[in-house]
Amino acid sequence: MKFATKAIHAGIEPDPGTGAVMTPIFQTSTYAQSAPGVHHGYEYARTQNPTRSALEKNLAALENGVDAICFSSGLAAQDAVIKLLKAGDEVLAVNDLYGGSYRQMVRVWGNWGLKSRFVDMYNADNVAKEISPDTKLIWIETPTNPMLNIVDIQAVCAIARKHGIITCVDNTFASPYLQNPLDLGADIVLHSATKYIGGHSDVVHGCLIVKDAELAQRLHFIQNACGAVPGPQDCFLILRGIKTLHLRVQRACENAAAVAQYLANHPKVAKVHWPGFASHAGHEIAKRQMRMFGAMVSFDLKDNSMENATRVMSRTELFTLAESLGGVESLIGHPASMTHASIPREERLKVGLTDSLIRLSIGVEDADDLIADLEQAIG
Ligand code: P1T
Repeated sequence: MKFATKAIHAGIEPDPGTGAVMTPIFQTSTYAQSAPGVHHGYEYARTQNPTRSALEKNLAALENGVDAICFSSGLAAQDAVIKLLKAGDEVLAVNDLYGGSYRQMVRVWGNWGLKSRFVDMYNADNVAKEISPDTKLIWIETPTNPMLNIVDIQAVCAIARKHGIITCVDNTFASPYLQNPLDLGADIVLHSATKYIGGHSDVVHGCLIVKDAELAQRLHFIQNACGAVPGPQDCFLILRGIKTLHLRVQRACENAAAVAQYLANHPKVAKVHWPGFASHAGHEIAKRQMRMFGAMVSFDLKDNSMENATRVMSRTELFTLAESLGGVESLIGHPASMTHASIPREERLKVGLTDSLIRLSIGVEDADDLIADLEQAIG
């Protein structure tokens, strides 16, 4: 089955009890048993819920995995992956990533004996040099948030496999429509489904997808034992969002290409970060591992004072100034004070995340209107 067909049909069957075509919201915490242990496969809703099961089957199909494990947020999904490790183990993570991912590794798991190091992965050979005997997990995010750098998933996962190290790819910025890391050798794919997968900025949700049944069992154990599960209403909203995932992402990518080109030609813009440009350092890798170049764009103005960046971010009318991304509506954000404030400034500057960097999440509106809005805001 091809992607668009899977988005609509994988894991979705009419409800056997009623014939309901759309997966019902099973708003129940528990299930009747006719005798102890005699039931329909569902005992207690932290462990299993039919709405969540349908979503997990669908997500597994979208990422070409064998199973998916759903969580109450993207960061809860990350938390479950790190619980595969033990004190003294090390995570080698890409040095440009969502601020909340960094914060959890350093400020929460650091207290429990996890070591995390953030390294340049844009040249895969550098990863081989950075691996230590304690490295047990390699954490890739690509394209990265917010600099839109590209990591060669296949090359890094091949190095990890040689050393027996688990790889997890945060595929949030690409979405499963653009990129499928399991096919490129990754062990685990993570999504903040809050973003493109949900697609409507109305639900917080996370998921992991794996291709190994035993790893799936370990993660389902953590899901049930630790309990950061999503409710059935949230799973329903994610299932509903997925039905148009391919259409939304395709349109958003086309819009992003037009906006990125417009910004690159603007006399007041210094630098535009978007992997679709032939001049982008990761362009050839992106062409190989992604279907399109994504709908996230970040840029610096020539007058890169905070006053000027603030002026632009406050003046947009269609682009809403807000955290998050991947919804149908376009958003504008300021990583240094919003999504990446928890990363120390010196670390941010090392990867080019300036105090005045502006990040855009391009939605599915008309590209001409988005460009006109930026035109009046940049002035
Ligand atoms: O917000 P949550 O569903 O917990 O997902 C966290 C997360 C994980 N990975 C990536 C790449 C992310 O971008 C995020 C969340 N990011 C934002 C809220 C943001 O505006 O960048």
